[in-house]
Amino acid sequence: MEIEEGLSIKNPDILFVIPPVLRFLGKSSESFPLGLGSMVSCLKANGISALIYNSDICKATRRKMWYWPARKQFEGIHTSFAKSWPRYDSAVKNKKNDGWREIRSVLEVTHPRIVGISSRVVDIPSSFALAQLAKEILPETRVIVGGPSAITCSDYLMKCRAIDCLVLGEGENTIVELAGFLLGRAKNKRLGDIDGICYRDAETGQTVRSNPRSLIANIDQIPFPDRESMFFVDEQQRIKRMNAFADVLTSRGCPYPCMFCCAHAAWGTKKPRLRSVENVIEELKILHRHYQQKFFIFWDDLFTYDRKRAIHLCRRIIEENLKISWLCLVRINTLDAELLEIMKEAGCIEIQIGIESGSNRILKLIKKSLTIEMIKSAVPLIKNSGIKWRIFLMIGFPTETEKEIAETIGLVDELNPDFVDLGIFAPYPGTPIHEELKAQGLLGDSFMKSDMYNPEINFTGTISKKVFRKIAMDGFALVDQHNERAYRS
Ligand code: B12
Ligand code: SF4
Repeated sequence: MEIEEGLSIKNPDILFVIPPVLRFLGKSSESFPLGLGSMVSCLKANGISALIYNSDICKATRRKMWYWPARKQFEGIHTSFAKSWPRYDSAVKNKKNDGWREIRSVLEVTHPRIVGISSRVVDIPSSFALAQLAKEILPETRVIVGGPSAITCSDYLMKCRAIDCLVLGEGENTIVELAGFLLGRAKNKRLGDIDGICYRDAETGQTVRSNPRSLIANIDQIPFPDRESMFFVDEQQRIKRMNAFADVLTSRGCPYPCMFCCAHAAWGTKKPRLRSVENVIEELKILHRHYQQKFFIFWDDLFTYDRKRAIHLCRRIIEENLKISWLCLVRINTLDAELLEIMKEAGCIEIQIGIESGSNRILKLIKKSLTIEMIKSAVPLIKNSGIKWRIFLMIGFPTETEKEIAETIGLVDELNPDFVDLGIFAPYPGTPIHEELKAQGLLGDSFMKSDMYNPEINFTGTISKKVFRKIAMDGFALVDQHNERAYRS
């Protein structure tokens, strides 16, 4: 494999890597990793060079794009994910496959002094293999890991000897100090003086956590993500990314108590922190005018958390005549006709809503703070708005029965939203349900095999493995057909 010439990608102080996961499932992800982008901006401001490499952007699977709602390229994503999931483990182990060959070349050519792996829980097996490969090719390189798995599975990650250090939670301030230290630029400082990390004590070999890092109170102070820092293995990858959407985050955090969600564990707080409207507008203008981006995804946990601010932001998008289209994640209880109307006028083409279950008992159990009656009564409001809507449903919660799952799947036809995303409950570490299952002795390392499309995962305790697998696969097929109809219409 040859890496595109003409890019100055040699010898960065840090190479951030998104480990290969989706490409092993036959998918490609064009997302720009915002957290890595803002850390690059902070590092550069401190004279430390950094690059981002997303190993999940791959050309082999061009026709099966993961997550591109505005285009009509849709191929039964649930069923195909469910079928390809078993391939993940063997692909991670097969060092001769395309993914690992590409990563090996990238490490050899870039030759970074630090490799920074961004890791979610499903990424852990791949992150381990990547850390080991980095140490094998570049023995002097320091390997650090950040992202949701670092803060929620620290002890487990530190079992991998190829990982030197973890960054726990919000990374912008920590990485600047940590990189400075690892590059030998922070004289008179000890590793343990850096807040918000986990490392192995040099003498005892024990895993040690430093003091927690305070969160950045005013997130307007975080520089915009450095979108130029992502490099591409070839021109095709670059074009794919450039033609994709622009990812933006206008807030961090969500105050709701949903038992299965790791938003609180990942951010270390329930308190949302919001960027000012003008700060967001400035970034949108740059993305629209400088990068010609027309389609945006606001990845906020809850875009409509502050109704007044959401309306203000929409007004400003209209005033600036940005002519963009976008989608965002909302909760059904935060919507009203006036808000939806201005969102539509400002370019909102899709709202994504976590409904989760068709059973009031399950909604209560998972502390969704919604009832099925509230959900159903909001449907006319959404349908009248003219904005497309996607709902997230989940099955397989502990104690859930076949009847309750049927009530959830029944919502596909009953609510008839434009798109449905059906997932299987996965007990992510750091979530209240994970803690409950652990206390009951029902977990072990099984969280590692948890993925929302893996039909082998079954924590119901009420339904046999075989029956649950069939229910899940039938559910996946049903929502795939539903979505396909919507995409074709
Ligand atoms: C956008 C998004 C995606 C995008 C793209 C992700 C990307 N590459 O950026 C897509 C759609 C591809 C995606 C896919 C999935 N996602 Co997602 N995603 C998100 C979302 C909504 C926003 C991510 C983001 O931009 N956050 C904002 C930035 C600023 O935060 P950040 O990325 O965490 O980075 C900060 C710190 O974590 C840290 N950090 C992160 N990486 C590193 C690395 C180093 C070296 C250092 C030092 C620091 C560091 O510093 C950063 C700056 O402060 C989050 C929810 C959330 N609020 O984060 C879920 C979330 C990360 N996703 C989640 C999940 C479960 C998935 C899927 C597994 C779902 C699935 N089954 O398909 C897949 C994973 C497949 C894969 N491996 O890619 C979970 C993770 C749960 C967990 N504990 O692992 C989250 C937290 C949602 C949730 N509330 O449950 N996702
Ligand atoms: S599921 Fe959504 S509403 Fe619930 S805590 Fe997570 S981000 Fe917030």
